[in-house]
Amino acid sequence: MTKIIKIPFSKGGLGKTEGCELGPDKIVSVLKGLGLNENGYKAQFSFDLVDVDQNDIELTNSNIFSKVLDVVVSGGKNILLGGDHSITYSAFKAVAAKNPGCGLVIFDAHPDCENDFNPPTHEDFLKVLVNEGIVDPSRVILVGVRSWDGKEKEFLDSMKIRYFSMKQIKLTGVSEVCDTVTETIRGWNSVYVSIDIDCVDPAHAPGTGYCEPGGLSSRDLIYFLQRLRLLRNIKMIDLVEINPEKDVNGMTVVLGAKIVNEMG
Ligand SMILES: [Mn+2]
Repeated sequence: MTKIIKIPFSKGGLGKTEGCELGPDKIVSVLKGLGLNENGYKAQFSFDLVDVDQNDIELTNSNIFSKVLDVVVSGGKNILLGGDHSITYSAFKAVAAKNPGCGLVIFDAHPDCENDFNPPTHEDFLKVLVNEGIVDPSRVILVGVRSWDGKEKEFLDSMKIRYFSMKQIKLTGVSEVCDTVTETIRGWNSVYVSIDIDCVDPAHAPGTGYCEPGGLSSRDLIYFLQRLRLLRNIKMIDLVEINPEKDVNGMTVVLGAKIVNEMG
């Protein structure tokens, strides 16, 4: 049984993520209608919800922290459904509180190291996690990066944060990059996997705030995740930034539901 925790918060995205609060319910309603996953079995899910207050990010962050902490203490397989990417800040903090030295693998078109706002927005959660010493930068891997600015690249380089840009992924090949990532994280005690749907090309996943051309195909991402789910040290997975209001034919929501079904 995999527990799905819905976190329908969309006010951590500087006004650009309104609509993401609709993601969790839409994804769950599609998920309930799905059949067997590609592994050939019917994944079983239970559902839980974090109380969010769209007008109070501090309160929402503290609710995310305590719910995720409870869930981590109870163990089992858990998937968090956002919401915008700011939710990863408190969720990771809770997982790391119980799993010191927890690593972080992020699928994202952007490094999310823009500013140093506190509480962090969806554009800076990674920078704040690093600056506050909550995550060790040598235990962060970014996959799918293709849109960044100078100060973000400087931050990644100065912190020696590993990243696989889309250019590198194309040159090296998805399966080879996946080999490198799995070989690296296999040695970590615990891992948190964060999936920003904008890692996927907007041709496959248009329902998100920032459409960045030249991304992973939906199959590339599913391939990656099907391999990662075999690792026993993955403590938490989140899926964020799916915006049903910006979707086309519901295809991004359906992709989100498929991702959850494959990880279940
Ligand atoms: Mn992001």
